[in-house]
Amino acid sequence: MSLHHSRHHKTYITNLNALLVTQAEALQSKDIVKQLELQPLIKFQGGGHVNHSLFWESLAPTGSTETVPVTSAPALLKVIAERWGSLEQFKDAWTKVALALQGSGWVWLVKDVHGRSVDIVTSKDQDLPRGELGTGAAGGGLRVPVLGLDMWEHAYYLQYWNDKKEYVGKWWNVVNWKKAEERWKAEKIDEIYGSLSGLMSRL
Ligand code: MN3
Repeated sequence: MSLHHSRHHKTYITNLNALLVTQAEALQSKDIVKQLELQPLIKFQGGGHVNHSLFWESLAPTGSTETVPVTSAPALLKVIAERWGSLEQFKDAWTKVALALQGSGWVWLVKDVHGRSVDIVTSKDQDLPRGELGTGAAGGGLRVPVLGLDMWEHAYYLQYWNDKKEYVGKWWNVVNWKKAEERWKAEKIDEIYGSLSGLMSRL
C-alpha cells in the first residue's frame, strides 16, 4: 500500500500537474488542436488522482473502530441489506463483479446523488464512476462513489501475486465504514469529493 501510494499515485499527480501547465499554455496560445489532444490525457491522469484519493480516504487500520460496519455504518448497512439481502451477500456480489473485471479498472459501490438507490458498478482504467443511476418511480440521478476498490494489477501483485480473490477478500479488513457512512449520508457531490473539489473545478 505504501508503494502504491508513494509511487503509483504520485506518478498520476506529477503527470497531471505537468499536463495542467501544458493545458494553460495551450489555452493562452489558443492552440485548439493541442487542447483537444490533452483532454484524454488529463482525463486519465486526473482520474487516477481522484480515484486513488477516494481509495485512501476509505481505508482504516485493521482492527480499528472504523472497520466495524455494524457500529460505523448503520444507515448504509440497512440500505445494503435492503438491496442485497445481507452484508455477506453484498460482499459476494462485490467479489463476483471484481473478479469478472477485465483489464485494469475499479469496482465501486455507488449511490445516486439523492441517495435513493445503490449499486455495484465498474469503471475502466482511471475513469470516474460517472453516469446515471436509478430510473423509474423512485427516480435517480448522478452516480457518486461510496466505496471504491482499485483492481489494477499494481494494487495487489506485490502482496498477493495473482490471487485477486484473496486481495478482494482481505480488503474488507481495512474498509473505513465510517467514511462510507459519511458518503452515504452526504447530500452534495462536494461532500464526497471533499478536498478534491478545487481540483474538480479545474478539470
Ligand atoms: Mn492504483
